[in-house]
Amino acid sequence: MDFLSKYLQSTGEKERNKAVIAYLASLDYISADSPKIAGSILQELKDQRSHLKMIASENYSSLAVQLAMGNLLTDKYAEGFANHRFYAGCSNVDAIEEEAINQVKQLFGAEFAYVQPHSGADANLIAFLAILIEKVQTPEVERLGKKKVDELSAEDYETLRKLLMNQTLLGMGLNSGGHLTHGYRHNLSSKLMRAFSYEVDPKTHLLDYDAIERMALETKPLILLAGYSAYPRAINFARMKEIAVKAGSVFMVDMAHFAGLVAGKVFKGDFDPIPHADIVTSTTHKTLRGPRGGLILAKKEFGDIINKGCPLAMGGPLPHVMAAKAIAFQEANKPSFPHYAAQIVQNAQALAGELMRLGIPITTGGTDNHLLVADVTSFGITGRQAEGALRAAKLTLNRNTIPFDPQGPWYTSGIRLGTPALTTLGMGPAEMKIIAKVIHDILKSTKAKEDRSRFVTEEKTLLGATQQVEELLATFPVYPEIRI
Ligand code: DSN
Repeated sequence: MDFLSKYLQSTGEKERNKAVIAYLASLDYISADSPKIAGSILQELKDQRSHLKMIASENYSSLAVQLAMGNLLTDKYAEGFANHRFYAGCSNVDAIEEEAINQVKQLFGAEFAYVQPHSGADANLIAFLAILIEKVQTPEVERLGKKKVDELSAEDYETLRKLLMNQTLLGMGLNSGGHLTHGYRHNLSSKLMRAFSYEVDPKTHLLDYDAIERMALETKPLILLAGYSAYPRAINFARMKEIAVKAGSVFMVDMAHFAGLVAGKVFKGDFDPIPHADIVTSTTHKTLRGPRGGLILAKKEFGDIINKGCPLAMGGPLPHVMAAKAIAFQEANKPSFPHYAAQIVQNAQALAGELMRLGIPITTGGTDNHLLVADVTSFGITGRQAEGALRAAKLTLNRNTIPFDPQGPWYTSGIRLGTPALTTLGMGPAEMKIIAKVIHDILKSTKAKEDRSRFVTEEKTLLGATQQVEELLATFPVYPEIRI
């Protein structure tokens, strides 16, 4: 590959973009070592450029975020936390971690921040362990807690394990749009604690806070958990906190999906989790538009134990990713970010409105956030078939269960659509209308074949749809500054 010299030849000195030079140079350099890997990176760029990215949990990070990860920081071990390390030579990682912490505390107005989790799942695991250790204080736990580590016998450990693991978690069910790490039966969260799920109302598909309260008072969870990956509505965190207080629970929020909407002040007051929750976890890459990674914000009392994320649940942090997080938080602290966040929601509402006008049912009858779940049952196809047909028309999104889905989580009856990435490209409600029509046309022209996976879409409609997608992406190109 020789992208850099082509770029330099085709641009005048003044119009050259340093980030693009770095990006192209790295691609050229990687390709000299591994043409296969460089080829796949290039292919991914081409793929993302030729498809509308509508996966609700994905976005386009800035080139600054991407480049911050491609350097020697990846070589450095820094177990511990800022200014408290188990390895020598960590002062630069300290500076990076401190900068990320300061930026994110400013962004969310949080008392304490921990920026090391490698993912949202890691962040949740650390939060669960921190709460268990901090809050399970029976006389037996206290007695054993006073012993030095080398005084604890195997029997002591077994006693502690039983005491800590006999606690209860109450989170939103997967069926209703909750996340795997919120107590799903095949996830560690349900092995670590006795997990119960609250579900949405069977008729409205909305959260029923009175029903959650009844369940919380019955199950008395140690942790009441709010958050979702496929619920299209704002959550009233003030009400959830009230329930947690009544049930004697620690109130935890996983805001992975909507962190950008909190940062951008779309979710305010009762709908902002930060002032209400004891611990808030998140990812950094969805609506927040940073690198892949996790994050924990908490009340000060949890700070000491969360800072022990390594060795509690992780090994060393990833300094290159913490550097990219710092840059993303700084970007989100800019005055333009609230406009972006507001536009994400306006776009999701425009998309939902148009799909409903075209006769496609949207669960809960709309959206307050960045995502919507469409029920494709009336087209006689499964979510899986819809996902495949739309991908053939160059729309990338994922199949998703609708509440109480008779098709189960593999085939599903729905598709989940998100607007964070399209909004980053600069698209607005007018484009959402065009996309809604493309989706409708494709679903209408798709017929199920003999099983729940296979399908056939009318050729002419497919051609028309892909042409429309191409036109949209020509007007709103993906990383247009990278001229490859
Ligand atoms: N996989 C993410 C999502 O798509 O919602 C959550 O972990």
